[in-house]
Amino acid sequence: MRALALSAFALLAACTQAPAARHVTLQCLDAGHLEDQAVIPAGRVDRGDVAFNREELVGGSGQVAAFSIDTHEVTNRQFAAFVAATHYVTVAERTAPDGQRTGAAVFDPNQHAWRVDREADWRHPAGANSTIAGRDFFPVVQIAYEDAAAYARWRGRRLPTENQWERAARLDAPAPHDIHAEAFAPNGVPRANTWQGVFPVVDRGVDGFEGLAPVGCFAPNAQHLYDMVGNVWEWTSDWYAADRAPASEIYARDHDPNHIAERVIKGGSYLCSDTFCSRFRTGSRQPADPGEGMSHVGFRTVGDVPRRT
Ligand SMILES: [Ca+2]
Repeated sequence: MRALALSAFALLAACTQAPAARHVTLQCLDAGHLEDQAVIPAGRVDRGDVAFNREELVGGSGQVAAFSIDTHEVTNRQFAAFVAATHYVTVAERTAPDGQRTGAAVFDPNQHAWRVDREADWRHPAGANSTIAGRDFFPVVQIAYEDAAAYARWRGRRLPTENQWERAARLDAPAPHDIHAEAFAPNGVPRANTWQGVFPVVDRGVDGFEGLAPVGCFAPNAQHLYDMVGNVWEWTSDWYAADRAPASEIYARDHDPNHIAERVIKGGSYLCSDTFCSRFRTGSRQPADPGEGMSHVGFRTVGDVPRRT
């Protein structure tokens, strides 16, 4: 597992005096909708926006066949059912090559920093003293890529490609040029769980949540999908390292002998703020170590739909 470090923070956001909200909501979707899926019709996807990051377009766009996709991020309750049925042991719970428990990466809001916590796993997302009790409807986190893929296989499904994910987010519409358009209404009211304030110092929780939110607390998109922006980043099956973007830093990464092949994650998370990350856009992407669970990465699954004859 790689050491985690937050690079220099651009502490540029202006703070206001809005009171901080506390998340007391434990459920937003009715439990009867936990297995809901939406059918995304075949068609074109117009991925990313070069105006933000040149590499957003790499390897993408074109036609996508019809598929189904979970309407929300996989929840703790759903993942618990998978573990109960299969006795699956996640990567975080296994023994690492150094003989210690693998653990996972935890963002500690009190320390304002990431740490690798050997006791963290999906049942203890912030370490030994944390729990998911009462959080059945929160997205499962501390899930490495192979854990997510195993869950998807158990359901007869798989993880989305990056093109599928973006088509589900916007059909054939291009990514908005306004960086805030998908996370905030035109009047500035949040419509996704992101971070309001100066990251990582203060999250004012104007959107109603400091930290994770239960799935489905914000209005769905036109495809009836919840939380495609914010809350947790979502695994896709695309390799990030396979890309050959012209950006010099990516060239350097691909030629670093210590570089770990990474998967693309999409959608941004509750840690994305104006001052750090700011990838609360469906066109954005980020690399993630597939062997590492993180407290801001979850997933949803996709599957085939019957072809019309
Ligand atoms: Ca928030």
